[in-house]
Amino acid sequence: MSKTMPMAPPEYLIGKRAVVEKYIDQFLPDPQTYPQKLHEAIRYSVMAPGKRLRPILTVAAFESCGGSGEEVFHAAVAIECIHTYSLIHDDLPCMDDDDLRRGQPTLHRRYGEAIALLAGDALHDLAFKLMAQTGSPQAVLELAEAIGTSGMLAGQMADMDGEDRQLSLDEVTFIHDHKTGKLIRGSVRIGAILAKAPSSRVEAITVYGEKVGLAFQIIDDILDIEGETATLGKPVGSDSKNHKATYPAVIGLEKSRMVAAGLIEEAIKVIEKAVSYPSPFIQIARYIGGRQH
Ligand code: GRG
Repeated sequence: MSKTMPMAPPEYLIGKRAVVEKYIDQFLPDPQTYPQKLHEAIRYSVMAPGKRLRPILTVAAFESCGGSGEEVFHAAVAIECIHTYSLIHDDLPCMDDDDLRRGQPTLHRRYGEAIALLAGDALHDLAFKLMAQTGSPQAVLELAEAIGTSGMLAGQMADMDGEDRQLSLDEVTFIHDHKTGKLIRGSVRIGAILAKAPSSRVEAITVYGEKVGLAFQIIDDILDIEGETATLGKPVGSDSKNHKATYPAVIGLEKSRMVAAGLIEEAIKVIEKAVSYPSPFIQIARYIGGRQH
């Protein structure tokens, strides 16, 4: 199988990204308000050009389950805040010590380590405030479970524990499912829960989230080897520099591509059966499958 083909973001992603970014701007603290420097730092990281895949997945799940109203954007921005907090903290010298993120110097390189730490903390707090404003305790719980010690943090810890030793495929899959997959899974679940979808539909959407979440991270592993820094907006080769467990390191590049492509097709099959308007989910899955950054 050849390298994945470049793919422009589909219509749905372009449209929703603009809407999500309008709400991000609205919900982030005002940079004119004290402490201005911290508020500027928060904006520097969140407003940088991210793909906004997780918040868009939340909106897609909400709309595909018949949801309407603005509360979903509180949830969507909350999820982008959590995602950005995880990027800021992951880039810190005590973690990956990276210099470039979203095509610009990492937050600690631009504002210093102490402010980067506080900005990450502030985004975590803001996320829970926004999620609480949806009026759904279940959504708040979902977010906490997605990112806590049985979610994203478990993945980060397992990733750190696995440095410098050869991991099995099961161990790498655990890391990917938790570090990356749990927030993606939580993003779609929260959208469906806010739309008050029946549990059978929430479960199908969950399976979709798990499959695209794992595919997303496998493709990230591949891009870390084959991608270009200018396109990725972050350095290539950082996984091997940081001795990270990756799919290509365990099963090779070619097989990793096949597994990722298989997961994308499975996710599409699941979602086609589960919702009457699967197009946004299909567009997002195909975009993830063909992404170059
Ligand atoms: C809380 C320290 C801490 C870590 C948690 C999620 C995570 C673990 C760390 C973030 C860094 C990382 C490499 C995560 C893997 C998921 C991933 C590929 C993130 C990048 O997501 P994109 O490509 O980024 O969606 P943009 O910039 O487009 O939003």
